[in-house]
Amino acid sequence: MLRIALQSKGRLNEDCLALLKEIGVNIDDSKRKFLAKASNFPVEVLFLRDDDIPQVVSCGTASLGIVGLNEVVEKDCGVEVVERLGFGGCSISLAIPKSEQYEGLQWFEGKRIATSYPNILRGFLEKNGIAAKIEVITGSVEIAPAAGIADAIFDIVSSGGTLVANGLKEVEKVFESEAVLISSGNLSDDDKAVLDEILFRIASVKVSRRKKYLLMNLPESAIDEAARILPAMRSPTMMPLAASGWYSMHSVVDEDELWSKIRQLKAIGAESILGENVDKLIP
Ligand code: PRT
Ligand code: ZN
Repeated sequence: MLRIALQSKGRLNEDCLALLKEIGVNIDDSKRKFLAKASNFPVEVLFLRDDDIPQVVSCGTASLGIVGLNEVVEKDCGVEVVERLGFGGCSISLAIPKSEQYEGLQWFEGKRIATSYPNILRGFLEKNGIAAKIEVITGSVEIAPAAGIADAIFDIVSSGGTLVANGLKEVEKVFESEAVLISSGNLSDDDKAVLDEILFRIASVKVSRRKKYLLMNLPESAIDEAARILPAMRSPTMMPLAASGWYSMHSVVDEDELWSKIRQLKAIGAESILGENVDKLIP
């Protein structure tokens, strides 16, 4: 049974459970247990605070974990990032009072910076030859400048609303984070096989997120041109309609190209175009 550590509550919890559901792993978390077994897959979930996940994976208590890349880099405990998951996106940034003039990193020389990410900050300051004092604060870092505890902060920024509400402005994005799947890098053969299956399923979910399934009616004369516009994976499906001279075409398109393709298909006589989300796509 492969054990995977997830955040018990907080920002990543729901997206993690939604991802497991999308890849067909059913976890009953309704009882809010510390450890929950999947009903249909050889996996059990250990629910923890996100801060503890890198270490629990590194020491092998869980074989896998899902956590923000920011926590993985901060804890630096030798886990392997196996896959970026595309949710929980945020920047880890330096921010200063909005009234301050900012002309570059030299602004931070000799200043006090409040953060919950001292290791990442220390590395960044050292790399850039800036000597600043790091004030470690857990929680509500954004109030530190107004409270007189620090001159600046180094914290997670998503919409930027928290900075604005606290009279701060983002001046340096130090790195971009997102939720990642991590592993101890030391899995048993059984766990490796389960991980391979999980990665295969995640890949198909990721591909399907960017795709739309398109159905439309086409005059027979437009079939060749329509197949050129929408080549699909091998070729589009064409099925004759009951009305002679007309076909139903089924195909898959990248979401980014959806509207330009629809415009081209309309121009060659396509009618009744229907677009649907793709749930799974296995190439
Ligand atoms: O209880 P536990 O220790 O498990 O959770 P936590 O409170 O330490 O973390 P949590 O649930 O807040 O965040 C978990 C992970 O989500 C983080 O480690 C990031 O990888 C990711 N994430 C994505 C974020 C945000 N977006 C985010 N906006 N984590 C925190 N925030 C905070 C940010 O610090 C700011 O104070 O939300 C606030 C609002 O951000 P704005 O810019 O949208 O206003
Ligand atoms: Zn935490």
